[in-house]
This record gives sequence, C-alpha cells and structure tokens, in this order.
Amino acid sequence: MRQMIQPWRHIFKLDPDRELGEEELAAICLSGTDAILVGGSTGVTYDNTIDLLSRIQQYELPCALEVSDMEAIVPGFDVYMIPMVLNTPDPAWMTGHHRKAIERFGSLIPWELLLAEGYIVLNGDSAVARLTAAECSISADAAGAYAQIADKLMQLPVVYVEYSGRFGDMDTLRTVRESVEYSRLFYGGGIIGREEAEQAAALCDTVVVGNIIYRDIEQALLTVDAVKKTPQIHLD
Ligand code: 1GP
Repeated sequence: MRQMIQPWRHIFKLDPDRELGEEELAAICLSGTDAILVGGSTGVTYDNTIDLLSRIQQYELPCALEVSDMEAIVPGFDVYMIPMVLNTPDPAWMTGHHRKAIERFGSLIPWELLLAEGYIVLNGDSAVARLTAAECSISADAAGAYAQIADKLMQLPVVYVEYSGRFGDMDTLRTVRESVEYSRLFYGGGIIGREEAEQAAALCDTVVVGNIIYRDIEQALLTVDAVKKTPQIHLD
C-alpha cells in the first residue's frame, strides 16, 4: 500500500455528508487528480459512505477511505487510511478507537489495505480539533518533533499536517518537512486556488484539497495543475 500512495501528489477529499452533483463529481474525478479520499469529521455514516463510493467507482482512479467512525467502514475501497492524532492528550484518538475497532472486527480487517496516518492537527477552530481536543497552539519545533515521532519512532507511512478549513503556516510546514525522512508528508487545509496549492506543493509530498470543491469548483480544479507543475523544494 505504501507503493500505491507513492505517486499521489494531489488528492481531492470528498465528504460523504455533503452534496455534490453528478457533473461536479465527474469534473473532480476526471480532473487529473491522483486519488479521491473519502472522509469527514462529522455526519459520516455507512449509507452516505457507500453511496459516495459507488458513485466514485464509475471512474478509474484510486479511492481511499479515511476511517473516522467505526459504523461507517465500508468494504470496497482501494486503501483504508487510519488517522492517529499525535498532538492530543486524549489517547482515544491515538489508540483507543483503534483498539475497539480491532476487538470488534478482528480477523475481518484487511490489514494489507490499511495505512496509518500520523495526524498533526493545527487549526484549533476546525471540527477535527474540537472532536479530538488537539493541542493546536504548539510551536513549529513541537510540530517537527511530533513529525519525527511519526516518521522515525513509529515509522508511519504518512505524516499529515492538518489545518482543515484554514491555510496553514508555511514555516511550520517547512519545519515538519525538514523533520520527515521516510514517511510521505501530506498537507491539507485552506487550499482555495492555485497560489495556496503551489506553496503547499513545494513543501509536501501530497496536497489534499477539500472544502473549496463545495464552494467554488472551478478554483478547486485549478489546484490539480498547480500542484502537478510545482516542484518540491529539497531542503538540506
Ligand atoms: C481536510 O485536509 C483536508 O481534512 C482539506 O482541508 O477542507 O480546508 O481544504 P480543506
């Protein structure tokens, strides 16, 4: 699975709890993006997830589920991304829900399709920050230290800098970039057009674009080309 996500430079994140017309979905899936990530912090159910999956499956691109609710784990995705929130004092979001899911599903879990994401949640006003009680007012160095826990100690396949709803601090992202050697570095949050897409793309491996799909699809579509044309900065 690590190899599958390796070429993903741009991802659209679709929320099963939000409406997207057929035409818009087609435009997103045919945009040249590398994959669709299905997920959301609230209102994600089995029914709305399976409905969205079956619509996306008309197209030929990889589709991943970011698991946020045990009740909404739908079979049929290519990959299952499992968030582990690093900067929360609440162990439920690090291993607690995970333990319960393993106890419940046991041998049904297709381990070969799972990839863990070390989440660093940095927008205190976001739903994910409220839900997980993440400590978002941390320094860039602290974010970098969390990234090293994920990258070097836990050896997670993905480190995810998450500013959901707001464009993040690029100096912090740069510090995280300098800290990550082995994991794939995802960035998401507040990418509303080419400019933000280019800035984030220079510093991370994979850019995740969410909200703007539902607010201004034309701008959302422009982020694909912006990301693909931006070379990554190589820091020494
Ligand atoms: C959310 O990282 C994604 O999980 C994308 O954030 O919705 O702000 O684009 P936005």
